[in-house]
Formats: sequence, structure tokens, C-alpha cells
Amino acid sequence: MTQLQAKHLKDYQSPVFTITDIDLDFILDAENTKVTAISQVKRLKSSTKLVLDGDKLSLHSVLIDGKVAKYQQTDTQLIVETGELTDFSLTVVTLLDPEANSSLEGLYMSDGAYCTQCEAEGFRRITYFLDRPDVLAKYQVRVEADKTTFPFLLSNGNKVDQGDMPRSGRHFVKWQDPFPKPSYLFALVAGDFDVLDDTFVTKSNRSVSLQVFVDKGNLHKADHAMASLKKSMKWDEDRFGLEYDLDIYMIVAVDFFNMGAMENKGLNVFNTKYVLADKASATDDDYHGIESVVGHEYFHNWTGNRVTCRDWFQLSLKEGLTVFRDQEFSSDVGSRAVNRINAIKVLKNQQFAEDSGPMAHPIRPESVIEMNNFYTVTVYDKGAEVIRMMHSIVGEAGFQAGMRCYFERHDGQAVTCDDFVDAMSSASGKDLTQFKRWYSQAGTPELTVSEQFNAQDNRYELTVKQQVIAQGKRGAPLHIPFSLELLDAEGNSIYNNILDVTQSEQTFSFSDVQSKPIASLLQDFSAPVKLSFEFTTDHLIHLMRFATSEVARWEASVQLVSHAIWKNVEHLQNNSTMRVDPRVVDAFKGMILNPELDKALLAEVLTIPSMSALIEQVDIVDLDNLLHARAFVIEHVATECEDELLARYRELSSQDSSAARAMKNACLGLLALTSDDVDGLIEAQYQQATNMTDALGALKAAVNAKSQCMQTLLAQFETRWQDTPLVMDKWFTLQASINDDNVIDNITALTNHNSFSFTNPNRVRSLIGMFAANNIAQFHKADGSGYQYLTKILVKMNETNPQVAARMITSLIQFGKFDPARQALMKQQLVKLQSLPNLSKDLFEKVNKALEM
Ligand code: B3K
Ligand code: ZN
Repeated sequence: MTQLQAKHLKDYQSPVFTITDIDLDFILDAENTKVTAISQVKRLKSSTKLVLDGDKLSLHSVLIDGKVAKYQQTDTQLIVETGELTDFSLTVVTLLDPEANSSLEGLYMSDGAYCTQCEAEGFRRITYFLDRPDVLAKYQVRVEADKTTFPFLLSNGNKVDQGDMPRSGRHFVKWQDPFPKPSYLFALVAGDFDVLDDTFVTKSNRSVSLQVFVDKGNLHKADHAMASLKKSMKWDEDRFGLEYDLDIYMIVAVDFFNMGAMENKGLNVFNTKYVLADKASATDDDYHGIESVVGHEYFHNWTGNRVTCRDWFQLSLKEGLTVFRDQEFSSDVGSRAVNRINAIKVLKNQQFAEDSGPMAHPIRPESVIEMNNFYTVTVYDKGAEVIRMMHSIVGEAGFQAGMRCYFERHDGQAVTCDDFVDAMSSASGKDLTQFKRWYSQAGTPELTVSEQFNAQDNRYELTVKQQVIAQGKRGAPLHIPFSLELLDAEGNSIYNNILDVTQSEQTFSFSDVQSKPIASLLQDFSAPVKLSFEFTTDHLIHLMRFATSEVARWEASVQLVSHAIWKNVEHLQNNSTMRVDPRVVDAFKGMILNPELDKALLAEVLTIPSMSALIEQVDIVDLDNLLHARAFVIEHVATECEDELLARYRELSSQDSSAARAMKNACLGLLALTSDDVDGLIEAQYQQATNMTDALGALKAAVNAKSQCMQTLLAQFETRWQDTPLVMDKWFTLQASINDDNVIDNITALTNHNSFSFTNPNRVRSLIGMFAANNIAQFHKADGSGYQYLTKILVKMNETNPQVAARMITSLIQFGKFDPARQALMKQQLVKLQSLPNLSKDLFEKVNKALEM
């Protein structure tokens, strides 16, 4: 059985040695790549042994100042005897087998091209090194490979030399990166690509050459990524005053990639999913996703690369901040309200569940077994919320002053989250001492709000109590920016401001209030907390109509539907008939017909709260009744609003904007649930679609409603797209989401489909990952077959790609909200995994934490 030690933040020690320069030479070969690393080492503390990290390496030789060195080797370290030396050169030669590397970490092959992924600790799979982010070195890299098969040899920084080796048919290229960087930002790519070239002229008039590399034949799908890159570069100059610093910026799209993309200095490596797009094959959401990920990786150049993390516990320093920046970018160039809604959904659908499950951790974790397990919605998305709260506390001007102070103090350094908050505090003059608790306390704080109105002295009072409990521990009160609007009975805004909640219980008093106001609480989700307040139906309907914030109106509509669903769960439990308050239906009719509301926002209003968000609202879920009640409420609202939905659907059909398409498809999705007559509408939209958004919208409506045309359309889609893997992912996802008792058989059959492969993470995630995460009814089927199926897949992936396996186990370890029978079935499978002989660190950490609960 695997036994592994956790690392703790409190044990951090600055490095004993550092490496200032490294010269890397790669002689590429699919099964036997030779890596020569010559490092200039400096001793910083007294020691006679240099301890280097390494993982699954085959060591060829070690030299110190050109002479054979004395060393010992363990599974994870190379310990070199250095005697009294304080400055020396260290040569390490290792041999790699990229072809056999299915973990997609270190140097591996993606569809015939060499590529690397080093964050967090993948560089140690390339050579023995001080593989930690506080060791910053200047890199010079020589790459050599066969010229015909690998015409492009890429690495970080600027190209400084190249040449042919005619006798062997090979060639080489030399790269130099002038900026010292941690090893996790190193990258190498070698392959044959189509290249889209462009240039960007920076604000100080430097011309930067931009290149997007894609698989041969995909050049026409690279334009949007390039346009997004240029937009990002301009936006970072305009909003943050930050300019690009090298002469070249390259993006390479690869098929085999464990996550979205990677911000390697000057050479981003991307999952094709976040690069390739044209109207026929990509949806509007895909387009937005590309823009946001291209932006995210670009923004890392300053927040991550120029200033990096001291240690991996500080990951949110770069990730929370960079997510905040990419969200601001998307909001400045698109719809702020819709972007905010999407961010809120990630928190409520996923992060809250993580925070109440076995993997709960503060945005700055304190103990870690496998770092790759901590690239989480907590570190990223709650991390971004923490930055957003600081932004609301210090204001945009204070925040920008804080950013300037951060770069003045720390450019070129590896620093901590405290350093960031200190810069914000110094520059803005705000005391953020209490605020820092957000970095060390896990769990979702719960705010209980109550109100009193005293008509005699026209006084309105709001009492806010906060409580944060994570894994049984009660936390200290947090500094919570609480955004509040008060509306009068006519819907006029009489107060709109951000309150500073800092105590366990606090009462805010408002004088000269003529009549009892209607409060819009925690507007725009001004803090990542759970809110509890006794909302009445009329209160929520008033907010839906009059709240100034569009996000608050959406939020009210979500609450209204959620209440209706929970009421029906009670009806089912009491054996009474399900029903929906007609005021709820009327409120929806009003929204659907309101021509002034933004269509993209309306599409969000018409999206019924997800099962995950609903489950998060209770302690133990009555799953079967919830599924039943939710389906009933959706169908009921859809049926009652059929005429209005149809009218809007018809009106929107001729409009060509992503907002109109979103609204139209939301209408169709609901209409599909009302009657089989809608089949004609679905088929017509599918056949006439000129873009993927409409084609997929129709197909989704058919699948969700299990319409008669579903199988025909799925078959047509397959014929049309079988040679386009990224589009086939959508097809796999659709089938994995069907609520049908045969779904596991169908998924099993699909794993033998020509387009499917267990070695490609996109395929595995789109079919099996989506089933486990989103097909709540079937994954959690009472007989445990969903859990068994996922476990079977995890056993397989544990050996081949532990990172992807560890991501997919999420739904199995978050069992806390389910009934005892389901919990027992889930734990049974976890016990099975726990006893695997070669359990990876990744799964070990999650399985054990879950079973300790
Ligand atoms: N920094 C990378 C994520 C690396 C994940 C390593 N398991 C992408 C990003 O956040 O921009
Ligand atoms: Zn990032």
C-alpha cells in the first residue's frame, strides 16, 4: 500500500544552493532522448551535499567542474557530494523515453510532436534539478532533432542560433531566455505545424512577433486565438499599464494535454480546445473560453512569470490574481453581468462542494502530498474572489496603486501571498490585517441576515451574523465586503453601498427610511459566502423586477426557482401533489417578454439551477425526490410559459448575435420539454444551422428531452464530425449526459468508438468525466453501478495518467451530502482504490482524505 508524507507550509526553508544559469541540450529521440544539463550552482548556506529532485529518470552521468562526481541516488533525489565548494558547474546527463510517457508530465509526445509540461513538478522528470519555484535561473537551450519530421524546434525566449547537420538529416536551434525563471516555466516543443504569424506593437513602440502553431490543416482555425492574444496584450497595457517584455510570443496547440494551457515564458502550450475555432465547429461558449484562456496565460507573464511564487503553497498568488485579471478582461470586452454570473456559478456549483468535502483547503493550503491536486476551484476561483474582495475594499485606483507597488517591490522575485496583500495595503492605506484570514481559513462562511423595520422612528436595521466552519473547526470572523441595495415599494433605489462586515455579529442601522425597504443582499456575490435570509416570494419578485444590478435580478430568479423546487421536495415527502405558485410563473413570463433585458442575461435566467448547486444548499439530500421535483418545476414553468417562449424563439431565430443565440437556445431547451410537437422545431434548427451553437443547441434540447429525433440527429452529427476530435467530444458529452438506465452500457460501447482513446485526456473527460460530474441521476443511481463504473476507469487511469484520474474522482469523494446507503456504496469503491498496489500519489491523497472523513 502506498504511504506518503505530506509537505507543510510551516516547514518552508529557503534553498541551501541555487542555480543561476543552466545550459540544456536535448538530443531528441522518441525512445531515447539525451538531456545534458550544465548548471552554474551557488551555495547559499553551509552544506557539503547538493540535493536535487528527480522523478522516473535514467541517469547517465554526473560531473562537477568537468570531473566525475560522487553521488547517491534515491527514487526522488540525487545527492551530490560538493565538499567545500561554493560556486561550481554541475553537469547531469539523463536519458528519457518520451514515447512511453503517458502521464503527459515532463517531456512527452503528443500526436507525433515532442512537448513538455513542467508545472508543478515536471521538470524533475527531465533532469535532476532544484525543482522549486524560488530557484530562478537563466536558461539557454539547444534542441536537436530530425529536420524533416520536426522542422520546428521551440523553447523559451529568443532564437539565437540554428543550423543543419546534413549528414544525419538533423538540425538544431538554440534559444536564450534573458529573464531568470523557475524550472516550472521551462518549455520545449518540436514538431511540424502550420503557423499563423502576426505582430503587436507595444505602447512603447516595440514590435513583438506573434505566432500560433497548430496541427497541419488547421490554420483556418487559429484566427480567433490570435485576435484574442492581441486583445489581451492591448487590454493589459490599458487597464494595468503592463507591457510585454520579449520580442516573440508563441502559442502551440497540442492534442494531448492534461489541462487548459500553460504559461511557459514566451512559449505557451495550449490544449487544442482553447485554440482551434471556426463558426461551423465551435460554439459561442468555445469562442469565449478561448478568449479567456488566451488572456489568462498572457496575463501570467506579469502575474506569475515576472513575479512568481516562493513555494507551491502560494499558488493562489499567481492563479487567484490571474483569474481575477482574466475575468476583468472578459468583462471589459464582453458582458460584465454574464461573466459575473458564470464566475458565481463556478463557485456555487463546484467550489462550495470542494469546501465542504474531504479536500477542503484554504486558498493557501497548509499541507500537500501531490501538488497537482491543488490546482483547484478553491485556489483559482475562490482565490480570484479574494482578490475581487480586496478590489472592492481598496477601489480600482487603490488596487492599481497596489499592483504598481507589488511590481516595484518584487519584480524578478519569488514571493508570498502576504507580500501581495502588504503591497495592496501600503499603496491604498487600508488595513488588511483581518482580511488576511481569507488566506488561512478553509470552508464557506455562512452569513445569517435578519432585518427589523421600526415605522415609528423610520429606522431600518440589518443584522449580519457570520460563522465559518471547516472540517469541524470554527474559524475567526472574516472581513467581508457586503454589497447592499435597498429599494422602496415602487422599485426606486434608496441606498446602494458596500458594508464592511468584520464581526461575528453586527447590526447596520439606516435612518430616515419612509417605509419598509426591500433589500438586495450580497449583490453580485460581493463575497464567496452562503447567505441565509427568509426571502418571501414577493420580495424575490420585487428584486427580479427592480434591482439595479442585473446579476442581483438573475440571483433573485434563481432563488425563486430553487424555493419552488425545495417546496416540491417537501410535497413529495408528504405525499401531497406537486405545484408551483402562479406568481412564480408570472414573474418568469414577465422576464421572458421584457424586451429591455439583455438577451444573454435572459438566457441565464432561463437556465434552471443545476443539481450540484441545489445539493450544496442542504445538509443531506433526498436525491430521488430532488430530481423529481426539479424536473417537475422546469416542465411546469416551461409548459405555462409555452406561448411566450415560442414567441421569443420565433423572434430571435433571425437574429445573428451570440446573445440572441443563447436566449433562443434556452427557449428551445424549455420548449422541448413541453410536447413532442417541438420535434419539428428542433429538427429544423439542426438542419438549418449555420454554426455550431445552433446545431448543438438543437441537439442538446433533443437529448435533454429525449425527443423522438434524438437518435437520428446524433447519428447525423457523428457522420458529419467523425474526423474532428474536438467536435466529437461534444457528441461524447451529450451521450454521457442522457438520463437513461442504459447509459453506462452506451458509454462502455463508446469507449470502443474510433474517435475515442483512453490516452487522450479531452476524450476521457468529455465522456467519462462528464458522466461522473454531470449525470447526477445515473452516476448516483441507487444500485451503485455509476460508482463501480467510475472506479473501474480510475483503476486503469491510475497507472497511465494519474493527474486526469485524480480530477475525475471528485464526484466519488464528495459523498458527504448523500444518504447513508449511497455514502456506503461510494466508500466501498474508495476502499477498493485504496488497496491498489501502485496507487499514485494523486489518488492516494484524495482517497485517504475521503476515507478519513
Ligand atoms: N499554470 C497552469 C496550470 C498548471 C497545472 C499543473 N497541474 C495553467 C494556468 O493556470 O494558467
Ligand atoms: Zn493560471
